[in-house]
Amino acid sequence: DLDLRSQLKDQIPEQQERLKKIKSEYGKVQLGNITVDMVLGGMRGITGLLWEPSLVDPEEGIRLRGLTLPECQKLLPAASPGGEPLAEGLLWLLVTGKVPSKEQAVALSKELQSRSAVPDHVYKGIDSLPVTAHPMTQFVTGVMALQVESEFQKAYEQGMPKSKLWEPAYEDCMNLIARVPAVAAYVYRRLYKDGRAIPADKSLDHAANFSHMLGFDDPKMLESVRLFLLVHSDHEGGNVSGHASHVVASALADPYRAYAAAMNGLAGPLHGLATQEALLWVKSIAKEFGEDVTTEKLKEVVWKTLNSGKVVPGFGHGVLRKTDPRFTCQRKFALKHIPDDPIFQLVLKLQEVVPPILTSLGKVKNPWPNVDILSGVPLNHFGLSEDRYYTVLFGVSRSLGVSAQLIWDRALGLPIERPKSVTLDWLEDYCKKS
Ligand code: NMX
Ligand code: MLT
Repeated sequence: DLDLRSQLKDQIPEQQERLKKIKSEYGKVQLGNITVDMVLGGMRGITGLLWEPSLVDPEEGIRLRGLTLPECQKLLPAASPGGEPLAEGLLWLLVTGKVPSKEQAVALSKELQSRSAVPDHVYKGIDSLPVTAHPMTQFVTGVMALQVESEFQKAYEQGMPKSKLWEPAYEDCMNLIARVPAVAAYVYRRLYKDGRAIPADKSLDHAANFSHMLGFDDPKMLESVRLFLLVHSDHEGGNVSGHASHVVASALADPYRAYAAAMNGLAGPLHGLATQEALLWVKSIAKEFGEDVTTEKLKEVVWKTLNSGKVVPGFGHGVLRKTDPRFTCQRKFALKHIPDDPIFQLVLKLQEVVPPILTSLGKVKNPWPNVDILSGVPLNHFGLSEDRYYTVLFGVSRSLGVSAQLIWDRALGLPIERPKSVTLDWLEDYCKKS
């Protein structure tokens, strides 16, 4: 079957049954103890969310529907033999848990194209902002303007029963995924290319067409964008953007609103803005000290960054306790395609210099590089050098994972999310009594 929606529809009763069974048979099984540290420490270590598209192991890193990134690269259909996976195949995997055939990925590509027309008011909404507005502000404004066409909101208003809400959620998610590349490209062209928008090329796959609308057609750039969309697509449910989308959608707000919430979280420097911050930082080091900067000088730069009260972007993680496999995957790509790129060379040096320094602080739980220190480097190499734009690219990628779960949120009928909060008074009283 070449149709994603019907594959999904077939799976839903079985998954609903699974959830029901887990609830009735194991509902009272404990998943660990909650300590005061966890409550005061950003809920770190509390297992509290259901998220189907991916799972992160602290040591091994991400698996998308059970597949490591190298497995995804090997098994998912590619645009050209041995090349990076098509975003459409990745989306199919994230939604269904099944590796699609090339034909299924191509059919999904056509489906996304048929949904990709962006209404004019979206561009007008973006145009009403000053060009100096951050690219993420312009992008989210565009996303909220897309919301006007929400099928989910319409269906809810018309009284659609809860059991059927996955259908308009699917419509919104597919339309959203299909349309955000054009919105993102519009922001890019408006900011950096005098507003000369480039129309979509329907002969291209999702990632390649995005690159084309940005203004980049070099085949190696297309591969870089495909890889970028893969590595940033999902990182289980507790990260700020995933979690934000999940909680907003749990109130039965439509997928556009949920994704916009995700994007507002992604724009924070401890989360997705780190992509921008990392590239800016590495480029500023190259500019100030040259490409052959010594190890001693690099150590000084890292300490200067720390002593100025900033974090070292692209290092550390809330869950991972080893080098991020997304970093390793990008490193392999860079070694193959841009081995002599000076920024890449500098990142390799930082990979050696930063971890011992972070470790010496005595408080950093993971001193190793994360995805953000390297993911922008290939794109920068092929000409997309505007650092402040990078979080928008991350956002386009994250539309895949967030949407896959938003569909399942409604298909599984997950309830409104509402954890209990307490006050400092309550905590003191409770702890004294226990
Ligand atoms: N540079 C400086 N200090 C750090 C770093 C870092 N890269 N990583 C952690 N720390 C500090 C952290 O700020 C905290 O300090 P304090 O107690 O004074 O507030 C202390 O070490 C303990 O933090 P952890 O428990 O190790 O990390 P946490 O889970 O709180 O935060 C990050 C995780 C990712 C927010 C943190 O490592 C960080 O700020 N990294 C740099 C920004 C970055 O690269 N973010 C991108 C993450 C990936 N993504 O795409 O979203
Ligand atoms: C992500 O990709 O969402 C980040 O690595 C942050 C996280 O997982 O907490």
